[in-house]
Amino acid sequence: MIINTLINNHKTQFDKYFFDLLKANLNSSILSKAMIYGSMNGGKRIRPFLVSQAAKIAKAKKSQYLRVSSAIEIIHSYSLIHDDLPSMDNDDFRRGKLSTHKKFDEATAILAGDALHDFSFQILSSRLTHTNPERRIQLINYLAKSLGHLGLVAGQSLDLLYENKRNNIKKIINMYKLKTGSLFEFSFSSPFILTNHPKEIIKFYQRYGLLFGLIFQIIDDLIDESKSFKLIGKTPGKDKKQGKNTLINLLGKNNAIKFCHEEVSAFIMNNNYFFKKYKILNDLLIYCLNRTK
Ligand code: GRG
Repeated sequence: MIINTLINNHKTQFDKYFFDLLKANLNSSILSKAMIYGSMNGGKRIRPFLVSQAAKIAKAKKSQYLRVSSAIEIIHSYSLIHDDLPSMDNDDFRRGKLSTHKKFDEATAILAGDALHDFSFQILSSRLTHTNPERRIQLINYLAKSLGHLGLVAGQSLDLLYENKRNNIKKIINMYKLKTGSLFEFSFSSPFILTNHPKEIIKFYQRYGLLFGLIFQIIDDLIDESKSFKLIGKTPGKDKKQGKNTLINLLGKNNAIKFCHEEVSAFIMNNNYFFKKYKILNDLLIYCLNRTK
């Protein structure tokens, strides 16, 4: 089955599980409504999909990895709500609908993002995620590191600081790895933590997830520049207007694509053992290189 079909099938199943989890834990307050609005508004659920694919290899339990997927998607939703705020990327639309601060108001959107962030850790820390507290602490510690001053937030900070400044490839790649790669790294390696795999195995899947996230972000920039509102669901071409430091702006479209292909080929060559054993690892990277939304 082609990856796009797998992603769509997974999304239907995941959305049901995810909505039930949100409904069971949230209430009828405006804050809860904004939290649900910002997380149930039509994302691709690519990170939970990657968790499910890694979980197949790791042989993780569905009841456990679905909670990890949910924690990740809750964080992703928080990051998008905050990313759309006027002081960040300032977009009135997300996934073709009003962004959370436009649907509600700015203060509610900030608080909904904050509360989602906390809710994610509430999900992970529950016994339902893993009966062994050591595994839970390991996941919580790793997710916290992936998000804060060493991860997502650090990347977002650099993204804003780099606006309208000339930068080199190395710095942009580092910023992409932080703002987008960190969460992909966590997504792909967390099932191996759930199942207590050896460190070297976890390390490989961390590097795989990080590479996936880097390529995902570069292709995202390309999509932002070349596609319509209808397809991307937010204001297109904003990176250029806001003076964003993207790899596309620095290298040009063709060289940026060439860079992605070279990175993927080198990674596959250097990790042949895993790619020979699990064909899906190859298929997922090819999907990432060729995706159009
Ligand atoms: C603490 C203020 C504060 C902010 C949190 C905003 C932020 C830090 C980080 C944002 C980082 C960010 C928005 C990265 C972009 C990642 C990305 C490529 C998003 C699009 O992901 P998709 O395509 O989206 O998976 P869907 O809509 O399908 O879920």
